[in-house]
Formats: sequence, C-alpha cells, structure tokens
Amino acid sequence: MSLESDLREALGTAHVITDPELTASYGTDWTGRWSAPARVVARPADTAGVVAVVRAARTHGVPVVTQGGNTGLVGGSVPRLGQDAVVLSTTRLDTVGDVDRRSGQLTAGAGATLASVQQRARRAGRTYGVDLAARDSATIGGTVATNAGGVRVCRYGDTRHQVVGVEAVLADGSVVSRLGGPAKDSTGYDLSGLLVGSEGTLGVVTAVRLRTHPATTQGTVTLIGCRDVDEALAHLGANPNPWAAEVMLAEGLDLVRRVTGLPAPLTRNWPILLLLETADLPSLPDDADAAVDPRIWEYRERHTEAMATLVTELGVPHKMDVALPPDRLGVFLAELPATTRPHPTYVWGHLAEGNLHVNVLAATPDDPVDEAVLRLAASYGGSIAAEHGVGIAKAHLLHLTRSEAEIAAMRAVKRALDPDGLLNPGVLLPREPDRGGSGVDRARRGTLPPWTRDPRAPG
Ligand code: FAD
Ligand code: 2HG
Ligand code: ZN
Repeated sequence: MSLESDLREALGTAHVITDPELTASYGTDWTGRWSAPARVVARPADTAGVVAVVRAARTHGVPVVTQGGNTGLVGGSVPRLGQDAVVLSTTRLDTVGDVDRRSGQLTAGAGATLASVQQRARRAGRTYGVDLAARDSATIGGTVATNAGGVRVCRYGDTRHQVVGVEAVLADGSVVSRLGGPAKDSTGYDLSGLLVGSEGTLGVVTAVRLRTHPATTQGTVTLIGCRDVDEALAHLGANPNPWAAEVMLAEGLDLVRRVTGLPAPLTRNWPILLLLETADLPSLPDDADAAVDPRIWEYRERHTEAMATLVTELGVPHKMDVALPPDRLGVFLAELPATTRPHPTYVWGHLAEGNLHVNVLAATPDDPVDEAVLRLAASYGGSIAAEHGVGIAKAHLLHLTRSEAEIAAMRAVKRALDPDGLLNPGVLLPREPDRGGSGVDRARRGTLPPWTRDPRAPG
C-alpha cells in the first residue's frame, strides 16, 4: 500500500489532502520566503491519529514536517525542496480543558490556538503568560516547539516557564506523556523540557499541561520618545518590573502608520520609541515626550503585519531575531546600518530582554547579510535565535553561539530519539559533516535517507 492509502485508512479520506491546489498553502511559510510542495497533508484529530501518521511515514521512509498555525518565521514549518514530505497538521488537535481550580493549570491540545488558551484562562479569572501578535493562528504546540517569547516575557517568562508537562509522539511511534501527576516530581530526565524548543525535530507534541497566573487589571501603557536606546534603557531602569517593555525605531513606526493610517503618536518624531506597560503610572522625567493610551499597543503589534502588507513593494523581508546584553544594544544598533547596507533595514523588539527583530529588505535568497547580522550579534555576546527558533534559516550558523561540544550533544540527542532523521530533517541542526563523508556523500551511497540529500547536489 502507498503512504497515501495508509494515511486514508487511518484518518479517513477527508483528512488526507493530496490535491496540489489544496496542499500549496501548507508548503509556504508565513513570510513567503520558504516554499516547497508537500507530498501529502495529514490532519489527525487525536494522539492515536498522530501515531498512525508517524508510523506510516516511517514505514514508507517519508519525512514528517509538523505544522501548527504556520506562523513561524524561520522556515521550520514547511517542507524543504526535494523532501517530498508529509506535512502533519495539528490544527484538529484543538481541545482546551478547563482550568483546574487548585493548581491553576489547564491541558490544551497542540493545535489549540494561543488565543483560545488565553480565553479559557481569562474565563476562569486567570491569565496565560504568553502573548504575541499571531495569537489567533499560532498554536500551543507551535509555541512550545519554538519556545515562543512575545510581549509578556519580562512578566511571566517565555513559553518554557509556562509548561508543566508535554505529551508527544516520538519518531518510533511511541507516546511519552506528562500531563498530570504531583506538583513535585524530579524522576529522571526532563523529557517535556527537552521537547520545548525542539522545533519538531524530536517528537510531535500532541498536548501540553500549562500553568496560568492570577488575572490582573489593565496596566498603564505609555509611549515614550527617546533619543537613543540607552535613554530607553534608562527609563526601563527607573521602572523596574514592567509588565511589558517594547521598542520601536522611527522607520518601522512610519511603515506601520502608512499601512494602518494611525496618527503620529507623539508631538515630535523620535529615533526610538519605548512602549512601557506598568502597574501604575510610570516614573518619568518632567520633560519626557510621552503619551498614555492602551491603543498604543497597535503601533508595536502591527510591525510584522505592515511588512507583510507591503511585500510586493518592499520584497520578502529577511528576519533576524537576535538578543544582546543590554550594554551592547547601543553599539549593535550603531553598527547595524553598515552591516546591512545597501538594504533597507527595520528594527523593533522586546527591550526588556534585549531582543531585537532585524528585518532586512531587498536581500537575495542566500544573501550574506543574514550571516553578517547574526555574526555581529554573536560578536557582542548575543543570541542568534532569541525567540523564533533556528529553523532552516539559521541551522548552518548554530556554531556562532553554540560550541562544538554543545552541537555534538544536540546531535546525540537527535540520533537517540530519531535515528533515521524522520522528523523535520534540515531544521535546527546543520547537515551532518562526517561519519563517513558528508551527508550528501552518504545519501549518494544509500546510507542516508534520500531526503537528507541536498536537492542542489548533482545526481
Ligand atoms: P508553526 O509555524 O506551524 O511551526 C513552528 C515550528 O514548530 C516548526 O518547526 C514546526 O515543525 C514546529 N511545530 C509546530 N507544531 C508542533 C507540534 N505540535 N509538535 C512539534 N513541533 C511542532 N514569535 C515569538 O516568539 N514572539 C513574538 O512576539 C512573535 N510574534 C509574531 C507575530 C506575527 C504577526 C507572526 C506572524 C509571528 C510571530 N511570532 C512570534 C512567530 C510565531 O508566531 C511563533 O514562532 C509561534 O510559536 C509559531 O506557532 P505555530 O503554531 O504557527 O507554529
Ligand atoms: C514581534 O515581536 C515578532 O513583532 C515578529 O516576534 C518579529 O516579524 C518579526 O521580525
Ligand atoms: Zn518578537
């Protein structure tokens, strides 16, 4: 039997899509930068269905690319060229359980949207600690797989801090599950923790146990004009423990205003704007140019959307997601224009974590500008993948901030859990350099699954 017939038998015909017109959207990422056809899209509705998909793919030697809301920004949720992969869409695993009154926890299916989990928590008088602009499409499984950050990290931590336990299907079809149990349990390796941030390379997350936090009232949202990033950091220093601290640069603000028609938010134009959300009125100098209004969030949240709206005019942005130690933000921003020249560059981000989103326009697909920006961040002790993950965008640059020993340990984990490289090959880890020649050489000799071959390599 073919893979497709096996999948139809397990999931029913309606949930196995092969029509290229219908599979096309599953093969292109949110940015439009990465695109390759899916051989087939499988849409299981429960854990047993996910097991069936993984087992069938394994039997037929076809790689599995897990996809949630497909809002990822590093190319990890779509197949790679030449892979002929099955896209395992989790969107039907969308149940959200009630908040347990005693523990404040809830269990959500991997395909539940972030917004639906936030809503369920809110209905119980609680708050889910992760929030980001793609909340209506991004799934809980996707946020766990990427260890998503967002705009509430300074208050509640990133996704990792919300996860109590994970249920997942491993590459051999076995199920590991930690969705309940006592509050204290230090029995052995933290498999749930390992799956957080694993980007679909170690297992398919099917459900997650999440903690929620006591609900709080609306904070005060203030936009403050700053001469430079150090001034923004000084305001942050004067307002410790903010509920959010976001940064925008003038060019990005202009773009957002062009797309949205929003008015100028302050009386003057400033090179840097700080959005501060605080429990009470913030502490600011008397001469600060500032505005207080909850709608100020729109200026910040609509940056990514604005770039996407203008994509035909501006081109597909190359998105770099870096983090710098606070005292290096100034020098990084000062050196960035020379690093990305002649490409127009837009920057915004999460100031509290030193996380800057650098969007570079008019770069060619393999433009060295990506590497130059990431090298600059690494040279100042920064991160090259602060919150979006590594994906395929940065797998080849892992060595910039991870040692040989760390990469070897990551490979060992991958080999132990997925020895045939079935799950999301090409994502997160660079191609295997040795063990009997390059990955391409070994694929030619038939010692590697065919999808690990570089599609550009001669036959
Ligand atoms: P997908 O895009 O479908 O997948 C992302 C990765 O996770 C892929 O590698 C995929 O294989 C893997 N994956 C997905 N589901 C599973 C699963 N169930 N099991 C195993 N692996 C899985 N990110 C932030 O961190 N902070 C932000 O502030 C932020 N803002 C954004 C704003 C916009 C407008 C957009 C478009 C994106 C934004 N993102 C942000 C990026 C994105 O929303 C997050 O990375 C999100 O976590 C992806 O969720 P998803 O369900 O769309 O995952
Ligand atoms: C944000 O914080 C998101 O706006 C998206 O993480 C960043 O589009 C981007 O580069
Ligand atoms: Zn972000």
